[in-house]
Amino acid sequence: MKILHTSDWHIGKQLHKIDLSPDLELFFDWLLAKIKEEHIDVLLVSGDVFDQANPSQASLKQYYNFLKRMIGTDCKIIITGGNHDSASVLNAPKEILGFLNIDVVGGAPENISDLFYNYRKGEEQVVIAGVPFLRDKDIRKSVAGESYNDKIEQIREGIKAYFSAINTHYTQHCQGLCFIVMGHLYVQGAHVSESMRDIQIGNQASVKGTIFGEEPDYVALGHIHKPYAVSTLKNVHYSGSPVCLSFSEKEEVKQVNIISVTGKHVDVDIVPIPKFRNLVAFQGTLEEVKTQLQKYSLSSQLISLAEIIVNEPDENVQIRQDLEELLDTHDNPELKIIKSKLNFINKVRGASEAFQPGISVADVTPMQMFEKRLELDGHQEHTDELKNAFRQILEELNL
Ligand SMILES: [Mn+2]
Repeated sequence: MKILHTSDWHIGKQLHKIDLSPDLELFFDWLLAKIKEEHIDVLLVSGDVFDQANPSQASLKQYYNFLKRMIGTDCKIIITGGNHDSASVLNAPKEILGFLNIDVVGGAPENISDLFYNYRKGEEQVVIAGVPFLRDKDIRKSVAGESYNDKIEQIREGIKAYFSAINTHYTQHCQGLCFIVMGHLYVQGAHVSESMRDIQIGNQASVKGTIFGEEPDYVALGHIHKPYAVSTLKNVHYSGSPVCLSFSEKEEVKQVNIISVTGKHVDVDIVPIPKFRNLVAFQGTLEEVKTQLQKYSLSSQLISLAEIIVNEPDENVQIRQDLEELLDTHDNPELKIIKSKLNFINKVRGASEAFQPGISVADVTPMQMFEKRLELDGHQEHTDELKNAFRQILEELNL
């Protein structure tokens, strides 16, 4: 029996207002061809099917269109909810999808037995626990007055207890059969990228790879966008997202994992996904960036998207205008600039007088600099209000 593991499709995701649905559509074409070519029996999607809890009509259409194309392939599907998904949105068509060999676990069910699926093909049989993203209410009873650290510790313990209950259920009811556990969570050691905005169970409540125990023959994880093997010995894997969802993922080779099951033996095959679009970053002085842009010649199926970071030594109005002009006039059918940043290394004029010699401007926070300015200007009244107003500006600019 052959099982294909993928996750983090994030249907509906935009990258700086660029719609990434064409990227996913090309992935879906490739995935369907792969499923047919490799005679895949079960497709696992480990959470974050949609980017938003309330997906747009276009996103829902893309999802159902893919599911429709799967009908008739003989491949069963199991889809679990991630932290980006709404359990009820995923679960709404659960009953009807069940008739089409598509099983959905949007959120943690009341009974653990409801997330167990048993698939059979000839002599082969596999048990899959479709564990979705576990929300606070699924794993923890909140107590008034608890500290942040207590809460994190309870979440960690709750996750551990949940997966241990999954193993107990397996041991009691299906022992001896090949056992695959799905999950959508942050396991320590995994890499985090820019596009993972939701850190509800992020750094703070990461769990160890050992919480899955000895029972599973393969653990199919989602949540981290970079493909990653938590443990090759225990077959604990993140498949990663199929397309690049942020500039920090631009160097990654995306993949799906194909698991071949014989009895209780599993073989894991990493299958790279072709790159349909290049994400590129250009960095340097304005002149250097211009040269890099002119030299760019890599082409991909979809237009390349660029991030430019201009670093100039001194504040200069001309540079600002030249950059604006570059952004307005840049016209390359192979490359679109979607993000730009201009940094002046010696940002504040007169800063050298404000601090002791030897302190670099880079080591001073904007707030400290503002306070110094107030001091030098001899402001004594309303300083708290001025500082609060400045703090508000910094927050709005995300600085
Ligand atoms: Mn996620």
